[in-house]
Amino acid sequence: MSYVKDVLAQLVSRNPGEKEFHQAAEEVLDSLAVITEKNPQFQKAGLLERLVEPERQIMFRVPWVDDNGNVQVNRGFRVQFNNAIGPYKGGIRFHPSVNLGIIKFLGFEQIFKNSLTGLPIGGGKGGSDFDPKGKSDREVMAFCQSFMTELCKYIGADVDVPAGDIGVGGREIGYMYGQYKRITGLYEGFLTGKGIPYGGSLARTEATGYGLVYFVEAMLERRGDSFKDKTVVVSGSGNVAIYAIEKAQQLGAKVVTACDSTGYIYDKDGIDLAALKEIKEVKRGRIKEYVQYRPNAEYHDGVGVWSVPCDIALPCATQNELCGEDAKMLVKNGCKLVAEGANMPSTPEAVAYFQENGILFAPGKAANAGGVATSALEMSQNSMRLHWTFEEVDAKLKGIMRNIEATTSEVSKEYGMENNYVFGANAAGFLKVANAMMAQGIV
Ligand code: NDP
Ligand code: 2IT
Repeated sequence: MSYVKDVLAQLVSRNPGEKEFHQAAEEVLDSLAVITEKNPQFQKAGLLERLVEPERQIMFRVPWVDDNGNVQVNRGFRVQFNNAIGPYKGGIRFHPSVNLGIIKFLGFEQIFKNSLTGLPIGGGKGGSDFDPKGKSDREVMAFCQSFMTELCKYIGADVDVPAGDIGVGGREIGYMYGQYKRITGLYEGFLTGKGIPYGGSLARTEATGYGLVYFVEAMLERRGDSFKDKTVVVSGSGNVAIYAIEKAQQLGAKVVTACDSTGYIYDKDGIDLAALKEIKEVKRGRIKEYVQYRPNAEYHDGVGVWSVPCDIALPCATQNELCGEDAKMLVKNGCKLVAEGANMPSTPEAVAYFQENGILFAPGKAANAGGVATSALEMSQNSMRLHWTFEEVDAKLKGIMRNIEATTSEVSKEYGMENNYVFGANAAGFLKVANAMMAQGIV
């Protein structure tokens, strides 16, 4: 059996039931076979075996009291996957579906994504099966304080720096920041995505969505094309989706959809972003309310956003939200480019279908790296104890995304796989981490 297949087989048998982790690892390791064959020193050093085993996995009880006086118990996670090139870095997800396998898939992806940014950050991820939906602010605060009371023992500005992800935005980061500061007495940059008055970076809120669109803009430019007059389908209506829509519109595209876990909207005239922000960022409401603002738009219950014809599709909701059948529908309806704002939103069948049918496909670990890259810029500003302007941060973000697009393109070309951004991202992300691990000995 080949080295890669052998490591994968071991991984599946040692981590039973962690299907998202298996999926993410398989996608990366499949790309690495050509590299490990050319570099036998990696196998000798047990490099892949070490890479797929998190350095540390922390699981803990999170007790809190709800508004009715009842005790609730959730489970907290932090997986510190790899710190070969910098402190562990990656978001925290609050969603009822969270389990160890999901946090491990996200933490594993984060290693390569963070490497691609060119900044000194390792890979980690955390979260809880807590569901913030429908909870009062006091309940969210009580949960965040309890979660951080345990997590604070394991993180720090030079150790591990969490941030937001699904279900964790400015409100949750604020409550967690306050609790860590109270317990440790430290005023330091141990979280990113902070509010602007207490050490947050301008443009971090916008960074993942904007970065995604900057990445696609670079892909299009390389082929003599642009966003102008393109019809774009976006899924999700959270942080990533909203700012992807905003930037795509600024570049002249017409974005016609958004969704949440209940249904999707189709607005043939282009999404009214002010209405969407009001519903989602201010009222924390449901997407179906959109038709109250725009009576000509359509609301549909359930999934179906990928049935809307488009030139470009940007999945920005969650893992495995775009399956093989969806991919077929997109291609049939004329879609030419798919770029992932979410982490692993396309199933392996969907990715294979895109690649077989000549669709340009950008994987999340490259295309959505703008969020974590700007988090690293927030860490820099915190260390320097100063603030850059919005324009400065945005310009750096754009430079980083263009650089990732160029690097992933070049690496795929170098290995005879031109236009294969999946291979380019996995190979380029891996090589930096692998070389650092080789230099640091068997640790
Ligand atoms: P948010 O919590 O802000 O928004 C998530 C959105 O996705 C919501 O609209 C949510 O709808 C929808 N959604 C979640 N689960 C499902 C589902 N099962 N079916 C349909 N819709 C669903 O999260 P973010 O925007 O921050 O994150 C979105 C994706 O982007 C995730 O994959 C995340 O890991 C990734 N990402 C985020 C980064 C960031 O900086 N925030 C950086 C890089 C990647 P509902 O409200 O109904 O749950
Ligand atoms: O998936 C991701 O890259 C994030 N949720 C952002 C992580 C971060 O540390 O900003």
